[in-house]
Amino acid sequence: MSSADLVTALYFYKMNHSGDNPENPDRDRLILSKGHSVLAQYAALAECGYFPKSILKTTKTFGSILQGHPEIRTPGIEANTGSLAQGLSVGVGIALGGKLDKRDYKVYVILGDGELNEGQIWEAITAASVYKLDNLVAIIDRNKLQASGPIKEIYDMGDIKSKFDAFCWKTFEINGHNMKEIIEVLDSVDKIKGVPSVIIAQTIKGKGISFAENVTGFHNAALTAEQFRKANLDIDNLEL
Ligand SMILES: Cc1ncc(C[n+]2csc(CCOP(=O)(O)OP(=O)(O)O)c2C)c(N)n1
Repeated sequence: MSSADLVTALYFYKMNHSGDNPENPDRDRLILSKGHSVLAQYAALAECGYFPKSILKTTKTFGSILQGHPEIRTPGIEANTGSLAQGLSVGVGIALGGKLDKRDYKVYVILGDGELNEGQIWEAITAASVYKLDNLVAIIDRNKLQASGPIKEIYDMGDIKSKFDAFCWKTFEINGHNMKEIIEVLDSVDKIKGVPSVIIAQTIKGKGISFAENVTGFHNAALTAEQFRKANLDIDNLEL
């Protein structure tokens, strides 16, 4: 839920892509490094025609192409992720490949703020600036919680923006649930040359479901039938 608006803006506004031609070498790529949020991506990919909406119901069942974390056998998925920290490195590789092949696609990588704790992330951040990957955009889903509690109590890295500044990235900060802000910042990063960009998006875990917002327990929880009914009511009443 915290990434849903970001994913929506990417697939339905910003990215050059098509469900009819998922292998187009010039397509923009989205890598969901926080792969556990893949349900948001599956919903968007189905809506864009990468696979029939009817198979969404098979998600996380044996034999389905829609598993609990992204896998490249699923049309529209660019990288296997879920082991946190690896997605940005894959993004660096694909962005560097784009430069070498003289293609002008962009690579977007969505990261969790807890995920930034991982050392591999900082290797990728360094590599992206060394190779001047202005075709790479990291988007941080800054929901301030991770799997087992608040970031502040578990491993607080402090000011994320100043860290990316120090690694020579162009930094942006937005409200990750304000569609106007999301769209404007995605257009702004197109103008950045010579350095990678990062968008720090302030978000709310469980956004849109009143009883789940900012509740760690809903990081990975199946809703009861009653909670599901209430969640749908909340979503129907969301102000867009
Ligand atoms: C390498 C690795 N270690 C641990 C996990 C287990 N894990 C899954 S989600 C998660 C929390 C991630 O927090 P954050 O990046 O903030 O994601 P969000 O809160 O946005 O879901 C953890 C530790 C994992 N998937 N990969």
